[in-house]
Amino acid sequence: MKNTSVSKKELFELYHKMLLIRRFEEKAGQLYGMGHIGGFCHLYIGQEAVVVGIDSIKENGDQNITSYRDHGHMLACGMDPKMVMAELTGRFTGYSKGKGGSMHMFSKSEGFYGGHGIVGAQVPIGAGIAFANKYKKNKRVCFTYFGEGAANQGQVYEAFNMASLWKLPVVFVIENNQYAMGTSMVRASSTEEMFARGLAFNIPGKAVNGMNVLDVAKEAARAADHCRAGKGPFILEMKTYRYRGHSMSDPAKYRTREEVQKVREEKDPIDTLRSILIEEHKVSEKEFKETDAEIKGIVTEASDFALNSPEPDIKELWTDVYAG
Ligand SMILES: Cc1ncc(C[n+]2csc(CCOP(=O)(O)OP(=O)(O)O)c2C)c(N)n1
Ligand SMILES: [Mg+2]
Repeated sequence: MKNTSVSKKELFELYHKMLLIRRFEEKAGQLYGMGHIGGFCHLYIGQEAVVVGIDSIKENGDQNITSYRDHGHMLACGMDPKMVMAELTGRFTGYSKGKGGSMHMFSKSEGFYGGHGIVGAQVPIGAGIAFANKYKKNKRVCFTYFGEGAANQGQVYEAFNMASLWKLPVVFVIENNQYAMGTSMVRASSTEEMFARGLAFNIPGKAVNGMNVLDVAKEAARAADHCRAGKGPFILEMKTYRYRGHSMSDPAKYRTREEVQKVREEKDPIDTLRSILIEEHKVSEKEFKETDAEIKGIVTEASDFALNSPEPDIKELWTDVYAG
């Protein structure tokens, strides 16, 4: 989907994916509250347009890698919601046999390289994947996502330097949701212009309205073209917002309810696309209801599959420990 003139069918696919992520995350939040999910769990609600827009312009074989806020990235690239939910609930049928949980899932076949709990750690790994792409001359691009908080980590700049020096095909996607745990960006960053963070390394960057899936797709396509043309990395700062707490345990004292409510009412990425579908393509209430029902079915099926799956056997403690 590279054109600005996007068909109704393509728009509906974007809508479907964003809504799937939202409903999946809501269900994950519920299952967490009921004690079916343990440990860390970071929901992606509010940020759906970023990963769905980028995924829509990806070419076969392109990779993506991200932080612990990763469920949306997995669903967007085509991983099976049943296996993702099974992993969240610690079941043997999950992507990591129930031993990885929310932050540690991978799918080589879908080009998803995790799921990383150490803030910023995925950035040099993403540059490394891009290095392999260049070495193999395969024209693939690695989309490397990280938060605006992670953008203050030292290893990010080591990766920027090498990526630019060797003209690696990597799009660095900074998901600027304005908060790093309980710290707002303005309190933690010397500059608010995240897209300009690569200037010292000669990496061009652009700020994008990350709440509008079409803007995201358009700019992501340009950035990917830049990489595929052999011009090296590109930075996209996606201006977005997370509605839920940082993780499931978040006192939420660092911002007001009104602030969150205002974004939900005025900028919600799903509502924005819904309005476009109604205004430009005359999509009816019936069509939206059918989509809602279809997605509800997928999410219910995923949670039933997960909860009816066995936990890993105790002997699994000794498998998958070393790669060799
Ligand atoms: C090296 C390291 N330091 C600190 C933490 C604790 N920590 C987890 S998430 C986080 C905030 C990161 O915020 P941001 O990069 O903006 O991503 P977001 O959670 O907003 O998606 C911190 C400090 C960690 N996991 N790893
Ligand atoms: Mg953040």
